Amino acid sequence: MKKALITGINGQDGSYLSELLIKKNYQVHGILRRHSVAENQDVRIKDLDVITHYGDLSDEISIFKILKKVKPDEIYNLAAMSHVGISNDLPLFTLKTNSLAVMNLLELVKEICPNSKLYQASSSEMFGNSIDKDGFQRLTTPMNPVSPYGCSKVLAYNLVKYYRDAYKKFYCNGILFNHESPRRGSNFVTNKIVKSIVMIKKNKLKALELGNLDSKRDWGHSKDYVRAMHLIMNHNKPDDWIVATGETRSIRDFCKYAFKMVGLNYRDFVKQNQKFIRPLELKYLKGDSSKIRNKLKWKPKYTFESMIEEMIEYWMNKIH
Ligand code: F7E
Repeated sequence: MKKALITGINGQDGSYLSELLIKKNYQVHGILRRHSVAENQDVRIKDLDVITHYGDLSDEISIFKILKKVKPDEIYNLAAMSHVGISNDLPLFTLKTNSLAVMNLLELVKEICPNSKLYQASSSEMFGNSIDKDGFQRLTTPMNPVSPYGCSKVLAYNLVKYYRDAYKKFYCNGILFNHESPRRGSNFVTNKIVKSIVMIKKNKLKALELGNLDSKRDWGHSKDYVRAMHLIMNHNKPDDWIVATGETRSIRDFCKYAFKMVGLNYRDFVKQNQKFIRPLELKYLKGDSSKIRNKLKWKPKYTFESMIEEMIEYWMNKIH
């Protein structure tokens, strides 16, 4: 039985990845951070057959102890301060968690479980506003991050590459473009929009306040993207990969479609609030995922529309 260790197991991706690995007969271990509201600590995984350990990426001792105890075959580093907007308020914490802690993790893995494979959750936010002439971002596109979050992920990305090459390790980067689901935190734009629409429909909210409606994202579904993570870790060589749909929509397009689904017009409810505008905005994302599609035969099953439909259905059943 293969053993996997997932940092950030209680997140959107951590929970879907756990489900996938359990189906594939892995023993799944995960690191849970202490949360002052105990119920929130394991809310996405409490019904899953996983073994959890208290720890924190920024607590070197906890990581040391967990690695010694579990000795995993595969490590998926999904833990992060993952909110781009909030990384402007918590820049140092973002760097400590997303970069320095990765450095520590790489060193500890190298020393304690030298044969473990490692997956690093890298992000399209690393590209900032760089776009190739044909309108895509790919592995060769220059990285010009426009947020503390993006900067932190670039450092971690490079550390993983460095450790792979210097020590001949099976360490990989998956550069994932935005990926959503009903399990997405509701302070990210997609679930914020969908949850608010359902509250408006049920007369619990009057308006939806957003920031920039014109930025564009390449949105996929988290369930499809965790399949990519597993393929990346089980390929015959360690490498870096882009995971994306190659389809770009604006926040406005998202609102239009989601409001229309419940018979409303977004123009009647969406207001702009300066509070949600970022100091610098990443304006446009469109990922070239041809490498993973060709070499690992990955392709997404969800469409933009089926993903939004699933999210609406979830909130319709949840909010009474
Ligand atoms: O923003 C705009 C906002 O916070 C998307 C993370 O998973 O994907 C995610 O980062 C867009 C931005 O995601 C609101 O300005 C407008 O243009 O949902 P988001 P993100 O920043 O793209 C990347 C790949 C990651 O790696 C990250 O970890 O929507 N926007 N109004 C808003 N965004 C938010 N959050 N809230 C608003 O009210």
